[in-house]
Amino acid sequence: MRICGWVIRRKTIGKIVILEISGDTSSKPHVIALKKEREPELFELARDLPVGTALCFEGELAPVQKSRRGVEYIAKEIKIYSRPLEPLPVDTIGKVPALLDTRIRYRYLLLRNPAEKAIFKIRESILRAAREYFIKNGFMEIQTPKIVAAGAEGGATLFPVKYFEYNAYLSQSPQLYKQMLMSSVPRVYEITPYFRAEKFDTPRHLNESWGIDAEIGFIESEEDVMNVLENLIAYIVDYIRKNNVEELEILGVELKPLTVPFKRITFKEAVDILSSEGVEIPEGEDLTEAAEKKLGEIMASKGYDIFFITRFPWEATGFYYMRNEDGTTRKFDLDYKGLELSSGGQREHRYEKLVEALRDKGLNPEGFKFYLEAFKYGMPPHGGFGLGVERLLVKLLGLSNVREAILFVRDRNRLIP
Ligand code: AMO
Repeated sequence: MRICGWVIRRKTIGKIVILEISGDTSSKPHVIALKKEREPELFELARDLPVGTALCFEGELAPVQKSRRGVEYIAKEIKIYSRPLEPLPVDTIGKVPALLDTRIRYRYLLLRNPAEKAIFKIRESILRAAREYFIKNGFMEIQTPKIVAAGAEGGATLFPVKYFEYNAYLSQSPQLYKQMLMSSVPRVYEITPYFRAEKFDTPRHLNESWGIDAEIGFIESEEDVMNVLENLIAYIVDYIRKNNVEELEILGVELKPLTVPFKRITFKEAVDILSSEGVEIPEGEDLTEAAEKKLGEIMASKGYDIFFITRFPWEATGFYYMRNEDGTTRKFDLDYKGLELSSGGQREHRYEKLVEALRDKGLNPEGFKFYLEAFKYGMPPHGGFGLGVERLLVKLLGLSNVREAILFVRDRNRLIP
């Protein structure tokens, strides 16, 4: 068996050199012990091999597994491919913890550390599980443009792009396009970046983040959408529990299965719960981050880590959510331990009402003509959601910052690496 990777630790105990190698066949390191008496040449070679060396070895699984840290092999041959030019700027076994800033700067190198790699193996599982769930449930995967002429999530967070002689933007969300497709394909999903020019520097915001977006046609109400979302998340959790046993162990995370349906409370109930704890939300305003956190704590104390907040007030939503008679909308949020993971809802599919909604939000329907057109030819009632990948990963693994959950960070202060 040929195994390749990088030396992350070298230890000499008398006449034995132990190498720990981070490779790609398992999250745990590969461990080879080289004995002076058994393999004198390899022992000599390994004795002064610096941490960071890229190598491959021919070997087989050791019949007796003594190492608690990794999988042990007996090596027959070692081939060195590249030695580091200088000592590594970070500790790739994670004994010396790095500051978040350093972790972000040297993420490409720190992925040799089993714990850092485990986070991203689980991120990969989230996306794999989502695809699997959507395929099983008859959704079609779509890709929509990331250079757009109009945004759906408010003008303040659009990144302008010069597009030949036109003014364009980076896409904040596939919102408009996934809705347009409801006029022909009633179940779609997209795994997509969101570009948002949010200026704040918080543990929950990135300027380039990733979302799992879905849109479903012929629905009766937003309940149908919530149903897909809660089942998707429960499916993702089950998938990780099944497929990432090693990674969860490395991270020391005990991931519990989620039971559907998730708890639902209305926005008004949320406001009342907060008010009874002395947190007042002015009428027509959205929950602040602090209020959301507080609500998360109160709900967790009642046994609900994850819950929906439904029927948001019209003033606190995008133009595309359907309005109820009472001034509320069919928009919901999904919160997990005080953090919003997802927003969604039933949309306005009636042409006239949609034009009215754009005007009510102070937007010019002319700028949305291409989108509005799709509502003229038999648009069914529909709804969908956007689920934040980094935020989901943060909550599942108990991380503290979305910057820990994306390989290369784009935020207010980072455009490299
Ligand atoms: P929303 O704006 O709530 O809804 O975005 C959906 C989810 O995406 C994640 N998210 C972010 N994560 C990190 N940094 C950001 N700057 C960021 N912005 C969003 C959050 C959020 O809940 N079009 C609607 C969805 C829909 O109705 O289908 C939308 O974009 O987890």
